[in-house]
Amino acid sequence: MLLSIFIGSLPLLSAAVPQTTQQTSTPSTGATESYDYIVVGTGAGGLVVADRLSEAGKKVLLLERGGPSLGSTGGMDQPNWLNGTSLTRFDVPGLFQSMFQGNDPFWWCNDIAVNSGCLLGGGTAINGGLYWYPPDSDFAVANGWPPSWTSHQRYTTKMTARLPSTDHPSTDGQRYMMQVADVTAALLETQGYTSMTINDAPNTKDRVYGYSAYSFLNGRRAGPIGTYYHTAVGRSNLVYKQYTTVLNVVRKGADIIGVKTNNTSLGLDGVVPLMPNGRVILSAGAYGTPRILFRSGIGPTDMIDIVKSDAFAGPLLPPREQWIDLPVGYNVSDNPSITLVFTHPSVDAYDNWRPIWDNPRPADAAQYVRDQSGVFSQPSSRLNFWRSYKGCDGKTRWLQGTARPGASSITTAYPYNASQIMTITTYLSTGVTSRGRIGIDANITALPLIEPWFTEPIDREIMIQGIKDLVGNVDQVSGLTLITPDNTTTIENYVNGYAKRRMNSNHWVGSCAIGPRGKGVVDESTRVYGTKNLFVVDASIIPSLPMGNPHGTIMAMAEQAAAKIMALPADLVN
Ligand code: 6FA
Repeated sequence: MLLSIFIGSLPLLSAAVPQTTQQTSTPSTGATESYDYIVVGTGAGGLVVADRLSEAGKKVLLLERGGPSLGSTGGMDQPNWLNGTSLTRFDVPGLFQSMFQGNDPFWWCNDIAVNSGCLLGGGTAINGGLYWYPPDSDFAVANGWPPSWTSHQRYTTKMTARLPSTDHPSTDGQRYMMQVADVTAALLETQGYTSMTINDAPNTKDRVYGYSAYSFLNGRRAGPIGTYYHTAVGRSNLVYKQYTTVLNVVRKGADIIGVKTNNTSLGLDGVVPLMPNGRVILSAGAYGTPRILFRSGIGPTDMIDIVKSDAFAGPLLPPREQWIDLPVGYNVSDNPSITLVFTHPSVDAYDNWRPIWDNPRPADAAQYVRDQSGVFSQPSSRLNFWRSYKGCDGKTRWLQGTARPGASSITTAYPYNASQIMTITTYLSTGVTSRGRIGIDANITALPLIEPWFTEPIDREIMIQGIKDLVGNVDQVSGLTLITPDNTTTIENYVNGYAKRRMNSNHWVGSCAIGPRGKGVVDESTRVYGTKNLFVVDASIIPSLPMGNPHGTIMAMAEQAAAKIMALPADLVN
């Protein structure tokens, strides 16, 4: 019997997700304010940089195309069982899997063809919250960073001071449903792994495992929204406007003089001007930032030509002789990920988190509402591990694993007990040499043009080796059974037959990579080549994959970028 079951799968989005995000178009007041800095986007990069700029006394406009997320920011999306509280889908870690459920997923960008958060916090409002302090390799020259970036620790420490990680987010200090962690640890112990608190020693990543660590505070999602955002909007010199989409930057050659938005309350035709010597910082994410650049006449000609053909966006482009040819959208990477499904009699699959929105287990829901403790204080992940592999090309690549109860996709010839399933997702991280390209289509939807997974055969070989090692001695753990793949499928065939788009980890980096002139899109101060005062601070400038799930590395990067940008002379020239 061949069973193929898809449970609450995590699909790639088509561009057809219903749009409920309010698009403001209010009449112009005529009172146009100008700013020292306009920051576009409130994700892991934008919130950190906006907070640090406003802390330094700069007059900042922070723009976000979506609406609120956490209850503390005005968010109101909650299931019935949270009525009477200020907690939302985005606050409650245990509701993470509900991001992939629901009929009206307003939190996803409707014009980006992969999962991408379009609300306050961007990806950090809807992600799994896994939060890793960056190891030195995340900012190493070997990973594409300029030498001036390698001393990252000062900035990483600034981040961890604002937002320490936790591997026991429940407010009572207890860990819940840890059978998956115990079983996975037993498997890894047979392979020489050692146990540690991962963020205590970020550079130690070879054959180590530890409890999953999160950017949560007090049993709730926090990340940069629960920290940097609140201090930023508390300052009178920062103005925050939500439901405001930036269409393009307004250029006079190399000089950026403002941004064009859909919000006409901010200025004539929605244009917001910069003050003299002002700067724009794009933090619209690995897909959002390239699109704004294309619409501003910056990037490869084939992408700008698509904009040129658009009836609305085309006339907003600068004249062709002012287009700036840069490799925007190239050099993209994302962790290739492959899931393995197991069963173990000790595991509680928690119904693969399906009933959590409408019909949660009453005791768990009540406990969380009472004091933000218990099962709902944590998303599905329970344990993480890393191991390094030296490839035949002499390069070292790291394999990361994440273990959780439940499974999204099971293909097996074995009979199995669905209440005992668990998943280990294996990702290839630092050292991946495969690259793809992202761009836009005729609707100006952002999408992968070349998928970045396993474009280099060596990445696939290392993944196969890593999975073989991981499952090689499953039979040494009493009761543990690998059901996907089963014994009718070799690991080679499983990996080789794995649908490319299922490998998406949503960890996109590199589309506006930092690098030398002629190779990178931004210079070592994060300024876009060929412009006087346009900067990028988000995942897109990261030249190659970090060691772990990336939002910690992006926030530490933004701390350093803010310092570098503010250290530049006031009157920049191109
Ligand atoms: N990263 C982690 O570290 N740990 C995780 O557990 C994790 N899980 C996930 C995950 O489960 C999913 C489903 C996704 C989609 C991502 C995950 N990530 C995880 C990745 C992580 O969230 C991202 O790498 C990170 O948030 C990227 O930060 P950036 O600052 O580069 O960009 P964002 O996408 O977060 O934010 C961009 C913002 O700009 C959004 O708020 C967007 O609405 C806004 N924006 C875009 N275009 C705009 C425009 N034209 N005008 C105004 N605003 C715009």
